[in-house]
Amino acid sequence: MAEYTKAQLTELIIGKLHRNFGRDVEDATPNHMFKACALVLRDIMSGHQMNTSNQVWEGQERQVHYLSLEFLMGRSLEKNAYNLGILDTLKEALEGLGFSASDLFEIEPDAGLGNGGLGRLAACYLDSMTTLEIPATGYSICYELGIFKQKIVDGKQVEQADNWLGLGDAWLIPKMDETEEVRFGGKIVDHWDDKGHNHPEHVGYTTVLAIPRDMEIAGYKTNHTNVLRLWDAKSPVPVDMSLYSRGEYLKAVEQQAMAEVIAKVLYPDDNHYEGKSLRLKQQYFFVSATVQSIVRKHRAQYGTLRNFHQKHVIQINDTHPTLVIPELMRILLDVEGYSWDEAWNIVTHTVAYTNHTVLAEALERWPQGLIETLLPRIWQILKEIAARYQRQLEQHFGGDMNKVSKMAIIWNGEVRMANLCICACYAVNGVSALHSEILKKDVFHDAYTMHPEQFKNVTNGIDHRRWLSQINPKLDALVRECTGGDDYLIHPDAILGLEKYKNDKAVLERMEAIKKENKRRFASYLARESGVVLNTDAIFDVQVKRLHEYKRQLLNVLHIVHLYNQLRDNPNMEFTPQTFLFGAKAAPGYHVAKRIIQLINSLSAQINADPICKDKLQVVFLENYRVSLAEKLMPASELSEQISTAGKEASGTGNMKFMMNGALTIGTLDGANVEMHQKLGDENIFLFGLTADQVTSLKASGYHPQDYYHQNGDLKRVIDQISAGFADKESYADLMDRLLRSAGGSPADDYMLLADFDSYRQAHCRALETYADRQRWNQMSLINVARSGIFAADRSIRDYARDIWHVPTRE
Ligand code: HBZ
Repeated sequence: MAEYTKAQLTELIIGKLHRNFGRDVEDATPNHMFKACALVLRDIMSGHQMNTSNQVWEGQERQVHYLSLEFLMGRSLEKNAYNLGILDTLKEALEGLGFSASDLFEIEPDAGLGNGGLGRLAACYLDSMTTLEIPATGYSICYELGIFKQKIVDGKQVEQADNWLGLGDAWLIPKMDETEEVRFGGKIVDHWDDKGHNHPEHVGYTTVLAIPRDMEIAGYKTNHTNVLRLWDAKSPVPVDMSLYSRGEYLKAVEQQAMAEVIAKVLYPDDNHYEGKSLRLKQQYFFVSATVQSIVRKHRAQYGTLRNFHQKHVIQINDTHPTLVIPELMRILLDVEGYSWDEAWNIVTHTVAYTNHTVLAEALERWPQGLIETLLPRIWQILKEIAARYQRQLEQHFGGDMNKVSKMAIIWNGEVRMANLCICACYAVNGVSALHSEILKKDVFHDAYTMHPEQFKNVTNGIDHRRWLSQINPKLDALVRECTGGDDYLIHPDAILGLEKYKNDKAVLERMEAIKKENKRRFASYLARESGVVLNTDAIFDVQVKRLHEYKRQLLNVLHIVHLYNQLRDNPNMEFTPQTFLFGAKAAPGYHVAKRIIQLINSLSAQINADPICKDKLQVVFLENYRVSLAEKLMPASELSEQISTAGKEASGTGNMKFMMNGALTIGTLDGANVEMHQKLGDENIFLFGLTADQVTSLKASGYHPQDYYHQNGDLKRVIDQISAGFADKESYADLMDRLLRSAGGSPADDYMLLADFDSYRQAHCRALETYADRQRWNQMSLINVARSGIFAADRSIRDYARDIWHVPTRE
C-alpha cells in the first residue's frame, strides 16, 4: 500500500482546486473541496486499477462479472479513503485547509442506484470481491435519478426526484472509446447460404449508444482495484437538423429523448414485478452493452471465444439481467458463427443465478409480444431455447404436463425469466439456508429433482468494514482492544475473540457506554435535521427496511397500540420507556404500503402528544431512510425488529447490521434470522411466531384470523381502535379489513399478523425484562457482536468463489 503524508495529500488537493476549478483554498466552496478530494482519490485508485488489469491480463486469470440492475452504493469519499488507508491523513489535511472533514463527508449525496437489500448486497459484494483480490467487475445502469427522496407531508409519503449526479459524478470516469451499440426494434431477414445455413440479418432497428461511466472500487489493505461499470444511454444521431429546419422540432428531439430515457430513472418497486416496456429496454440495454464489452476484451486477449467460459463467470443478481443468456447466444451464433450446441455449451458454463425472493408477484414474466417487437432476434433465440427445453422436460417427466407446464420457459404468451435461468445457469443459489431449502422443496422443486447438484446456498453478508468499523468507531476500538488488533478487518471470524470478555464487568459497561453515546449522537443529529427530540433514556426499538406487507410493519403498529392502551388504562404502571423508530420507503404505486406509512405517522402524532406517554412511549417515523441514515442509526439501535412472516424474507441483511452493532433481535425464524439463532442459541435472541412449516400447514388446514380477533380481547380492542382512527380522525378500517376479511382474491390476513400477535407481545415482554437487567443485556449484546463474523460479506464472497465461481481468493 502506498503511503501518503498530510503534506502530500494537501498538495494534491490544492493542485486539483487550481487546475480543475481555478480556485485557491480560500475561495473554494465545500462542493469544490469535495470534488477535489474525490479527484485525488480517483487518481490514486486509477493507478492501482491499471496495475490490476495488467496483472489480470498477463496472468490470464478467470474473471467474475456481477450483473445487477441495482448497486446501492451510498457515499464513497470516506469509504474510499478508509480502504486506501488514508482516512486519518485525509481528515488532517482537510482540517489543515480549514475544512471540517465530517461536514465534507456529509455533503456527498448517496449514490442511490438501488431499492433496498438486493442493491445494497451488490455494493457490499463489490467491496469484498475487491478486498479478496478477485478480478471482478460490476455492471449496471447510470441512472440519472436514483431511488426517490421521501418527504412526509401531512403524514403521507411524497416522492421527490433524486438528482444525484451534480456532485455524485465526481467518482465517474467516462470511457467514450469503449462505447457499445445496442439495437432495438426492426425485424429479422433470413439469408440461407448454399450449405443450408441461415444468416439472420437485423434490419430497420434503432440504435442506442451505451457509454461506460466507470466507478473505481478500492479494496481494503490491497492495491487490487475493481470497477463498477455504469452504462449511460445516448442517441447516436444528434438532433436531426433537417427535421429541425422544417420546423419539426419535436420530431427532431424525439429520437434523442427515446434513447436517453432508458437511463433516466431507477424503477422504485422492490419485490414486485411490473411488465413495463421501458424496464425491459433497460434490462436489454444494460445486458447487451455488458456482454459486448466482455466479449470485445476477451477477443482482444485470446483471439477466440472458444475458451470464454473458462475465463469468465457471469453472476446474475436476481432475474433482472436474464437476457444475458440469449444475448450471449446471439453473439456466439450470429457474430462468431458457432453452432447452436457449441454456443449453448459456452453459455451454460458461464452464467450463474442468484434468487432473492419466493414472492409470486415478484417473479418476472414478460409478455411475449413485447419481447417480439422490441427484440426480434432475441425472441427467435428464446423460442428455440424454450422449445428444446420443453422437449427435454417432456422426456424427463414422461409427459407429466403438469410439471412440464410449470417449468416451461414460454407459456400462455409469457416468458418466465426464472425458468430460463434454471434451464441455462450452471448454478442457482438462494441467499440464506432456509430460503435455499424453500427453493428446493417448493418454488423450484421439479427442477431440483432433475439436477440436484445445480442448487446451492450462499448466505448473504454485509461489508463489516463499513457497517461496523467505519460507522461505529467506539465499538471498533473495543473490538480491536479485545481481539488484539485490527486483524478482524480482513479475518472477520476474529471478532469472536470479543467473547472472552463476556463476563468482564468493565468491558460490559463499555458496551453500554458506547451504545449510550451512539444514541445521544443519533438523537442530536435528528434534532438538528428535523427538530424531533428523542428520549435517549428509552430503549431504541427500530424497524427500518422497505415497506412491504410481508415485512409486517403493521404487526409492530398493533403491538405499539396495545402498549398505549396499557398505559392509558393504568397511567401509573411500571413502564420501561420505549422509543419506536420506523424508517421505510413505499413503492409509489403500492397503495397499502403508503397507507401503513400514514397510519404510523398518525399513531406517532397521537402518542407523542399524549401527556400519559411523556418520557415513556414515543413513536418516530424517520423520513427518507437510506444508506447514509442507516449508517447513523445502526450504532444507536438496541432492539432490531425482524418480524416478517416466516418463509417470506429471503434473507434480510439489515438484521446482520443490527447484530454487528450490538442490537438484540426480536424476530421470527425467517431468512438469515434462522442462522443468527443457530449461532446465538435461544438465550441470545428474542424469537417468536410461527415457523415457515407452521405457516404452510396452518394455511393448508384453513387460517381464520377472525378467531384470534374474537378470542383475544386486547387484540380486538387494538384493531377496533385503528379502524376508528386517532386524533387526526382518519380511519384505517381499510387496513384492518384486510386482516379480517378476504377481498379481491387476496385472503384475509395473508401475512398472518393475528396468528403471531400474542407471541410477539410476549417476546417484547421478555426483551424488556432482560433490558432491566443491564448486565445480562450488555452480555447478550457483546455475544451478538462477537458471533456476527459469519455475516461478513467476505465470508459470503469466499463461499461464492469456492462453490460457484471457482476462483482463488486472498488468504
Ligand atoms: O434481497 C431482497 C430480499 O427481500 C431480502 O430478503 C434479501 O436479503 C435481499 C438480498 O438478498 N430483495 C430485494 O431487495 N429485491 C428488490 O429490491 C427488487 C427490486 C426490483 C425488483 C424486484 C426486487 O424488480
